Order: sequence, then structure tokens, then C-alpha cells
Amino acid sequence: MKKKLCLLLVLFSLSIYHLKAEDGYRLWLRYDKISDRALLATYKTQISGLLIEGKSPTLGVIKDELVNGISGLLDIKFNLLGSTQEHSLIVGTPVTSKAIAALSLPLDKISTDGFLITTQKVAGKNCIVIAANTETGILYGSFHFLQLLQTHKSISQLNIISSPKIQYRLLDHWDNMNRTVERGYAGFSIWKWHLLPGYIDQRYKDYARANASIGINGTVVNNVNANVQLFTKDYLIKVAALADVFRPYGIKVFLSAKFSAPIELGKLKTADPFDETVKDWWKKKVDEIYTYIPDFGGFLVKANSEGQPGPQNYKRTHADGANMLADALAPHNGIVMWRAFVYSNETPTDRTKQAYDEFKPFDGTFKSNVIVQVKNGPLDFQPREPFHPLFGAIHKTPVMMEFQLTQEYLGQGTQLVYEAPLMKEVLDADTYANGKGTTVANIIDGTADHHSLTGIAGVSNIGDERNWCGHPFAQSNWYAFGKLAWDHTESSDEMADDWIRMTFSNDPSFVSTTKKIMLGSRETMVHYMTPLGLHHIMGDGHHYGPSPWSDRLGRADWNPVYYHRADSIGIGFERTTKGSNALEQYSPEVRKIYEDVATCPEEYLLWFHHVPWNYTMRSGKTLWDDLSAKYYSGVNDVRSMQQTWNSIKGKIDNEQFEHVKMLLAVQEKEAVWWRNACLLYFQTFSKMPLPKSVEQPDHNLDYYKSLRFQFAPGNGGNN
Ligand code: GCW
Repeated sequence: MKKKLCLLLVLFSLSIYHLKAEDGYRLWLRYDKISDRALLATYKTQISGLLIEGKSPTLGVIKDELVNGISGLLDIKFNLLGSTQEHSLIVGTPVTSKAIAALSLPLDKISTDGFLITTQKVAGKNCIVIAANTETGILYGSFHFLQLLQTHKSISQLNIISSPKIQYRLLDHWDNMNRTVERGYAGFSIWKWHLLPGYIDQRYKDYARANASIGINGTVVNNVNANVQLFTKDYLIKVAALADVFRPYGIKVFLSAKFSAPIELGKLKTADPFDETVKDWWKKKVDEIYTYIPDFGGFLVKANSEGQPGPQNYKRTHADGANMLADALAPHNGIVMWRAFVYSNETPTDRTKQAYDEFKPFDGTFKSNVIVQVKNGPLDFQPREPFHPLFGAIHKTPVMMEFQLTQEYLGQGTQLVYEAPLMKEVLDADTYANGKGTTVANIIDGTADHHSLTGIAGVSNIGDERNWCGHPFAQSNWYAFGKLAWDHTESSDEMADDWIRMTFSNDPSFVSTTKKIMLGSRETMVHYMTPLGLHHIMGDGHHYGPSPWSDRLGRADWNPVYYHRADSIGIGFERTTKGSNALEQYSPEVRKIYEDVATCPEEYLLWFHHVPWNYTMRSGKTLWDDLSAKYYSGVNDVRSMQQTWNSIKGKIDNEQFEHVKMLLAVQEKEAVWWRNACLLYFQTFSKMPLPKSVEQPDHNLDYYKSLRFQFAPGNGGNN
């Protein structure tokens, strides 16, 4: 009997252990006890209790976060204090807290959302103070303080002053109302429309917490390929329920608006922005939205792009359309984010030139609450693109950045790609727009042209998978996006370091090993997918896997052959004066960097030039040999990533370890597939051999061409 009981107990505790396996749900907000005993002891002497005066929804979430976080990390019963004591953590604004008001803190040095964390003597006692001008500011400061503990930083003599460089820091969800997610690889949408407003999923709160922890302050909840149903009363009430959850976390809700809504919903005959009934319909609709969501942020609009309706249907301009919506939103302080992702099959010019051609002439004609949202590159979220020429071309109208966190073209749900280096490359690029040193970051943070309306958006990679983003490393892209939106000077290395520590472990060898994998991962992917400036050679429609041979899609500029232009002479898209002259859209200094094939940085070579197969590269190899070498090095680097990952076994939760290990094996197969398919296909033009010494393709070109992926994720469902 006793034996049986023991066995049952063992089984029970094992099952609890199993339940407690790390499943990624907590993201980077894990507050487990700090395992470094010396550090733990030090922290315990430095923080003893929390003094947070006042009551409000935001103060409530701050209290909860600090109490839970510190109790967990320090394994103590961390409590609220009635008054200042030795080693208090004092949190507040001069309005919410008498203790803060009594200190002379340099709060004029920080912006609305910024915060200070300083070590101070308060009433003769040593304390840590988290102060800000607003409650949202102290919320950000509190998360920052917890992150210091999570990453084992010293908290003695703190003197941190931090303000966000960009005003609107948003996630754009491409979530459809039927809960499919366009280009989503992490399950269904987290918005359970059919259960709202009655059922508030815990995920909504944790989503808001996670976003607030990295400074994200807005969310566009629906796909830019928008469905007007969301604008009906029934659904606006559901959206309002989400907004109510997000509000204490400083997060505003925005909606993607469909330009034809006055026709589809309002039963009007037209959606012409100059028509009085149309203007009136939008004004009433906007007023209605604000009755449900008083702090509604505004609209994101995809118009006259990929089949979406827009002002051009009525021979009006993008500015006409945006301004009509802006007028409706202005009385409520709402904004319009008007996307510049436009291109037309009928327009005979290079697709990468079209957004600039359509928007540049209207610089300065947009209302003051309109911001033009531009993708990072002129094509479409490729593994590598030069920065979009609209950054630096438009001065009078503010321009915001759109990055894509979901990995539509970057290996989708199976590949480990840390995107911070990609984002940094674009943000740090010099546009020379107002002279040397006018980086893309300076343009979107408003400093280059003195704009106060500034923004940055990341197309969300979140779904309802337990770990939110599917691939365990995909969370790092959400994290790094938020951090860069707050401060674009943070380095890829710093962000990876912090994220690894908070998400997995502070073990120094684990951190350095994992960081190595992350930091090299983007370049590795470029090498096995689209080296030397190749682009858009992915599978038809779903964009999964290689398909450089595709030439049958409805529009020329959806086909890979349009982009690589391989022929018997060479490969690449000529974008100098000898070709489409897309380079003319950049400043003369930028043009100079790229226009000469001999000096063009090789990572952009085939983006800007059609280059002969036997051209001598800087490596001394012919273009063909260099291209092949790049594809081979990409595969080899994935194999190194696998080995490196195997070396950390035992240092993190085994389920997570195995999860990543299996995905890396999938990634290796996909990298080999990319390499073989692309090289076999390009070889039909170059007619040049692969070196005998290398691993030869295990299938022929026809095999690769025959592969079909009817049910590839992220591609199905209507909205
Ligand atoms: O990259 C393309 C995607 C579309 C997307 C579009 C856009 C939402 O393939 O799925 O549509 O960009 O950004 O509007």
C-alpha cells in the first residue's frame, strides 16, 4: 500500500514537472527565481518593498507587474509599503506620488512616454526611484527595471534616462475576421471575434503586457486587405472590448479601413472622396467609432494596391483619399496611416519605382494628421533590399516605416532568422537627403525634417500557438522591433543578449552561443535564398520555397523571372541609366555608391545590375562561381547553426531544445532545396559547371519544378 502511494506521488510530481515545462507562453516576461545566489543576495539587500501611491487602472497593472516580477525573481513576498523605508522602490509621477513630487527630478529631460530610474536618498533613506511625467511612462520604467533584474544587471547607482524616439510604435496585424492570418505562420488569429465582448481571453492581457514591456503603444487589429464588417456596430463593440483591455497598458487600437466601405456598408453609390455624402458617411462612422472607443488611434489604409479599392477608382489622388479620412478623424485627434505599397501591372515601369512616382509629387499636400507608411524596401520585404527611395524624398509630409516581422519571405514558420540586423541595416542607411548622415532612422524619427508626427509599424508575427510566434526564436523579432521602435540606436547584439537572458537563460555560455546563432542567421538566409542582390524568386503566391523559374502568374511583376532576368549573358535587374533607372530616385551620393558595377557593394549587385556570368567578382571568382559559393556557404552555415545548437543541450528546457533542434533540421533541408533548385535553374542559362568537389544536387531541376504546396500556411482563407 505504502509503495503504491509512493509511486503515485512520484507519478504526480512528474506530471506536475511535465506541466511546468517551458512552453514559451511567458515570452521574455519570465520571472523565475534568479539562480545566481550571490546576485540574488545583493538584490535582496537593494529592494525591500514598493511605494506606489494612488489608484488607477495603469497604476494597478504596474503594481501587479512589479509585485509578481520581484516576488518571483527574488523569491520573496514582495509587498506594498505605506511610506518610504530603507531600500524602497518608489514609483510614480509628480501627480500620482507625493514622494516623487517632493524630489527634484529632471523630468523635463524626458518626453511624455519617457522615464527615469535613479538611485536617490529619499527622506534620508537609500531608494530606487522610477519616475515619469505620465503613468504610461512609469509603466515603461517599471518593465525596464524588471528587465535589469532579469538580465542580471547591477542596480546600484542607477541613473537611467530614457525616452522613445518615435511617437507611434505599432503592430499591424494581418488578421482576418475568420481568424486566418494573411502571411501568418503561428496558428490562427488571437482575436476571438465570435466570443467578444463577453469572453476576455487572458491572452489579450498578456499581449498588452508584452507590448508594453517593449514600448509598443498601438495595434492595428485587422488585415490591410480589410473587411468592412468590422465597421458594423456589433463588431465595433467587440473592438471596444479589446481597447478596454489594452488601455491601462498604454496601447491604442487602430483599424484598417476599406475605401469602399461607404458603398459596401453605407449602401451609397460611390466612395468618391469628393462626394459630400461619402464625406458625411465617413464623418458619422468615425464619430460612432469614438463613442465606443474614446481614444481610438485612427486608420491604416491600403488603397489602389493589389486589387483594393481607392481614390484612384474615382480619378482622385492618394492625397485626396487620405485627406478625406483625415478630416473625419481630426476632431478626435485620430491619424491616417496611408500605405505607399502601390504598384500596377498596367504601368510599364519597374515595380520598385512606382511608389515613389505616385507619392513624391504629392509631398506636402497631405493633411497634418496623415503619415505615409512605407515598407523598408521598394519591393516587398525581401531577405535584402536597399532602403525605399521614398525615405529622404518626401520632406513636407511625414513618412513612417513598415517592417514585416512575420517571415513571409524569410523562411516562414520553419526558419530561425533574427531580423534585428535587417532592421538595423535599413534604419542606419544613409539617404543623404539633407546631406551626409541623414539616415532612414533620422527621417522616421522626425529629426531630419522636424516632424512631430512619427511612426513605425511591424507586421505582426503573432498567432494563437501556445508560444505566440510559432518558431521559438520568432519571438525575438517581436521583441527587437519594439526595442528599436523605442530606440533605434540599440544594437542587434544588445537586444539579442537581453532577449536570450530573459527568454531562456542567463548562463553565459548559453547566451554567447545562442547569440552567435542569432546574429549570423539573417545573412545565412540571404546566402541560401537570394545572395548578391537577387530578389523575389520565391514560390508562386504562397512564397514558400524557391521558384525562380515561375513565369505564369497573372501579372508580370508577380513573377520571379521579372526580377532575376537571367539569360545566356548574365543575371540581375539593371536599374541604372542602362536599365529602369530606378537609381534616379535616390540622392546623387547614394546613386554613386550603386551605379558602377565595379564599385557597387556586392550584396546589392544583382539588384542594380545585369552582370555577365563570367564577370570577375572581388573574390577573384567569376560571378557564376561566386554565386554558387554563396549558396553553398548558406547551407554550410545552417549546418554550423545546428552544431552550435547541439552544444547547448542540457542548458535549457529539453522540450524547447528539441523544438529548435527539429526546426533547424527542417531549415537545413529547406536551405539545401533552395541551393539546389536555384543553382540548377540558373545553370540552364550560365551553362557553367559546379565545382566537382562540392555536394552535388540530389534531384534534377524537373523534380524541383514539380513540387507543389497547395496548402502552404498563411496563404488561404478569405478575410
Ligand atoms: O507582401 C505582400 C503580401 C500580401 C500583402 C501585401 C501588402 C496584406 O504578399 O499578402 O497583403 O504585401 O503588404 O499589402
